[in-house]
Amino acid sequence: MSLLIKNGRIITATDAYVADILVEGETIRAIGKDLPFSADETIDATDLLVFPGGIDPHVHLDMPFMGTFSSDTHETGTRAALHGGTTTVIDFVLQKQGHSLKEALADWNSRARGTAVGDYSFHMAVTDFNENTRAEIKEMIENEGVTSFKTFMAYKGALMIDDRQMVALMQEVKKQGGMVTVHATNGDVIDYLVAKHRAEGKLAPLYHYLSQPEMTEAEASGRFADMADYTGCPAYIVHLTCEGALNSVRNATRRNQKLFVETCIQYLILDASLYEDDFEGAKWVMSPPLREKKDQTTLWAGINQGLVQVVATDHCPFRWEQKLMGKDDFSKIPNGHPAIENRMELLYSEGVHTGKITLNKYVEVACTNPAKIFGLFPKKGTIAVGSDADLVLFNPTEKHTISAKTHHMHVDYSAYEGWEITGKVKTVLLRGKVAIDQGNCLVEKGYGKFIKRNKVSGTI
Ligand code: DUC
Ligand code: ZN
Ligand code: ZN
Ligand code: ZN
Repeated sequence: MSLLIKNGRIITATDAYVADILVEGETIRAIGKDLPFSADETIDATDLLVFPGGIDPHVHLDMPFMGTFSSDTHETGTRAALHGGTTTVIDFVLQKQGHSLKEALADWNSRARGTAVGDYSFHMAVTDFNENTRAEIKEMIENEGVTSFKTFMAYKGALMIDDRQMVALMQEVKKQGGMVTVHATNGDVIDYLVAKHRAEGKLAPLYHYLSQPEMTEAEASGRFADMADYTGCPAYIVHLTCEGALNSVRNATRRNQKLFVETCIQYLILDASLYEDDFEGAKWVMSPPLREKKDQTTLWAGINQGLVQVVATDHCPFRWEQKLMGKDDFSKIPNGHPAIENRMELLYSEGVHTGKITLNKYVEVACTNPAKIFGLFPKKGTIAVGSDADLVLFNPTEKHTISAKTHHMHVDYSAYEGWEITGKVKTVLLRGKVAIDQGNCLVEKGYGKFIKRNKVSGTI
């Protein structure tokens, strides 16, 4: 099967030019002006932008959390991702404390294999690092293609590891050629503030926000950076939200440390005023919480300064009935919001269309850097001869409105209801197949492939 995409404006992290793309099977075979080939199928991409398939390296699909499961399965989540121009996601496997990494991986495999619609890979969340876990790190990297290890500095008793385990894990992961990533907030301080607010009868969603002040993230980000510097382990901070935390990273760069930083689309465009409205604010109860306008400015600047390399989502959807578990107590509201489908269009509309970032930067943070940082490049994350034909044909001028009525995520509200967007995903190719066309999904459950990732060096 061959396919010719004619006359699109190809955007990579470095280039922008009009050309044709020849796809054979799953792969890009040729790129050039007026390619002299015929193909089984031709798509006219005149006036459209052509992006590499988006890569969202931070999603939680079908994840057991806070007494329930995130509401998108690997099927519904990856299908929604495709609708929004994201062709590959990296999902989090959670080790159960007291159990092995292998068991956790088998559990996630049993749910994702044969059900995912889009391509996916796994991070391993290490929640209990001991001598048994240590022996499994090499196995994960060498045999399973799982080369990044997530840690939590919060959620004590369920997910959190202490600094002893953190340093020991970093030493082992560095030795084996992997990367340590982190949810960097000070769990003990947050637990204290949560308990204090509850004891005072302060139970509304607003107090979720007030229990995680900027300091908790700035402190943990700095502590993590110090441990990564000491061990020399490739390191990545997930969902960084605020000025204080970015200043901790800025500090680390003064000793020439390489440290990757991800923010998420919500922290760039939403702010904490959403928590002021009674229980409605539960839609945006996530950790870390939304911050202030000044933090949005910091994050956009951080992207342009090269301090923030990735824009992900931390997609962790819960339906309204699940959010209601915390109706009388903010600490019982499942943390997370739905965004897997909206990231590419929101970042284009709010970032490129408004002039905050360039088209090249857009592709860099949404596609190329996630692929490079996590060992998927150049198979994924760019438009080049030999790369997977994961492509997004995008109309940069079409306007539309986000709504739960039309989205494909398994959640009955939208965190962006009524947002007017400029720029729309028209056609999406995944490994050479038209997966999405004009809003229709043309690939089946099970088309998504597990992608083993390469070792990482901590350099891009
Ligand atoms: N934060 C969330 O909001 N959801 C899932 C896990 C996390 O750290
Ligand atoms: Zn076990
Ligand atoms: Zn997190
Ligand atoms: Zn997360």
